Amino acid sequence: MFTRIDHVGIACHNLEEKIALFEQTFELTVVAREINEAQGVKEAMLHIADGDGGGSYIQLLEPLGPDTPVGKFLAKRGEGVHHVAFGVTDVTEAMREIEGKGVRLLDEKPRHGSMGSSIAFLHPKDVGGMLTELVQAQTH
Ligand code: CMX
Ligand code: CO
Repeated sequence: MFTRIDHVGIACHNLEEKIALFEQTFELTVVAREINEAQGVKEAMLHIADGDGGGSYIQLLEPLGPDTPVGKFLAKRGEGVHHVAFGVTDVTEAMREIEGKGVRLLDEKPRHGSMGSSIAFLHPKDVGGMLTELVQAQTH
């Protein structure tokens, strides 16, 4: 079902500070920056490698406000790993298949993700405490 780890999402208070940290420590490069109002985040994607059907990245996330998924997470748990995103070939198909196994979807339909991708989230309580994202990369 999964083609790769697409990205690991990291919640942070200050995006610019964490970009500098990851660039300096791991020599990664920012390949995209976006504000996603619907997800309540300002984000940066740092490229790691290219894989089957898309690349793999670190996604740094700063909340647009306290009443957003990442804002609430920071208040409750502080900075750190927020979610893990897996690459899939067809996000709608993966959603149906996973839902059929009794895992709750947080999205009824795929939504807009980073770099033109289609994404959907799974409930962390049904995946061993890990907020899980499915990513179908944009096809060029
Ligand atoms: N990882 C693991 N568990 C998490 C979690 C996370 N990131 N966020 C919340 N939880 C846990 C909470 O600890 C809580 O557990 P307890 O009841 O044991 O305390 C439970 O899930 C419910 O959490 P909550 O704080 O009551 O609920 P929220 O209103 O914060 O909603 C969630 C949580 C996962 C449903 C919500 O954050 C969501 O819909 N997330 C999907 C969208 C998203 O995260 N977007 C930002 C990233 C965008 C991107 O990657 O592009
Ligand atoms: Co993500």
